[in-house]
Amino acid sequence: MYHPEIETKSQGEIQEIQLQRLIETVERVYNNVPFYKEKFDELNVKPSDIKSLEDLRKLPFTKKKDLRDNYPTGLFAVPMSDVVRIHGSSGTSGKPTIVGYTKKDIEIWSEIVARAITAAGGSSEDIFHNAYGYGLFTGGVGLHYGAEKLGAAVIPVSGGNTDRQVTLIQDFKPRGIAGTPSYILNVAEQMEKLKIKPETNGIEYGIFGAEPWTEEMRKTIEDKLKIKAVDIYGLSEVMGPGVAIECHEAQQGLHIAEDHFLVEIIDPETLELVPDGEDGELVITTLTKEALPVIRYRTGDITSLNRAKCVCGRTMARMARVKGRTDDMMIIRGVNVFPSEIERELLKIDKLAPFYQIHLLKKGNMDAVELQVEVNSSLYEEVGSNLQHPIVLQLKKQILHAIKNACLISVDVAIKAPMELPRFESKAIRLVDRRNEQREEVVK
Ligand code: DLL
Repeated sequence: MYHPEIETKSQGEIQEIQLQRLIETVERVYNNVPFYKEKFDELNVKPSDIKSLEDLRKLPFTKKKDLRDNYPTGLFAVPMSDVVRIHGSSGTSGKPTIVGYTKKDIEIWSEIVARAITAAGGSSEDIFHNAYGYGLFTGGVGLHYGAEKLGAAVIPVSGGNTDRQVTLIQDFKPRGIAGTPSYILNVAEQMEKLKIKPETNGIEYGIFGAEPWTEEMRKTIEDKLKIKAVDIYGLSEVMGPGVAIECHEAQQGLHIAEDHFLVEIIDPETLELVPDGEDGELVITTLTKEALPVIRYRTGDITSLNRAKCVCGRTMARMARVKGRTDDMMIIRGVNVFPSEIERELLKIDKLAPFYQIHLLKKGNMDAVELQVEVNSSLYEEVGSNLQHPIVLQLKKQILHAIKNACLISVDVAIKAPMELPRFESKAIRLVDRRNEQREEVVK
């Protein structure tokens, strides 16, 4: 479902549509959401002050906390009778963030995802294996409706039960597959164990996202499954998957559905706009959402914008692969590090399996990092399951040096046997903060 009449519009034409829709959205939230009316009034802005896209800067930001404070439906702009679907994001602390959709929201979301799957190389003829979790999480159902809208035959397998996933893939030979990159690696690992040749799966393309991943991870997945892998981005507060997608032609940055979302990149400290090409926090204003429109939503995701024309012909601006979330950034002895920067180094080391966790600890008063990594099965066999073997100790040194050189931090490395680290069915937990746990132990 390629819509060149929209996807190849000039930037000027897109901006005209954006302005029209921004004006409508601002009217809608001011009149229907007391939270926004209050915020606008505090800043002394009226909807009629919004006359150009630059006027967006006059508007207040929205944060995840605002959704939590108005739990469950306080920010909805329509009565519950117009809502046809609820989703939510799990959140680490207590209550989920709840989001709602009208019938029209669902139609638009499905259309955007159908467009995204097409950009990824999919077509109406495909069988589409959907391993994103179904439920409150937007991944499963979001991809499902989009693939159906496209006309593909969807296998709604959800996450988990990896044996069954492998059987279904072997039996149906889906052309497309979707899931979190970390879970798809579990599927690939299971195939390796069963000695299934990737070429026999029939999969040609994969649509992976919902968590940060790296170019190195892309290469690993593409090599293991012999497919083309593209990155899909989204978040429940704004819609779900499909806010942006990489095209299979370039695989270089994710085209934002700019006819539905207006994006800014800001410095998370000063809140000022940063120039195209520079890293900052992604801020999104929805332009067509009815049930839960959001104004200048601070995603916490670090990326940059590229407005150059793409080889695929699409003119929609591209965002760089998300480096990480502001809250996942570690500050180790004054050095800022994202888990993805560590992943990039670990995946270059071919004796390691592509599974890892980063544990944050306290050493005295200082924060310290322990990297937990797994050796791959061929190395494990080579050293006769002895993780104290000189080859393994050498590997440990190699990891320490690689991280020191690339990330400028010193870490401890805990080498694990194959399958010793946890596997996840949805988003992988990369960062484990054990600093408080240790403090409690000391107090005891
Ligand atoms: O993860 C929606 C989604 C489902 C996206 C399936 C892609 C595929 P939430 O659970 O609300 O929604 O989590 C949103 O996940 O703010 C990012 O921090 C992270 N995230 C999503 N996609 C990517 C990606 C879904 N491609 C949060 N790369 C976002 C890096 C991503 N991080």
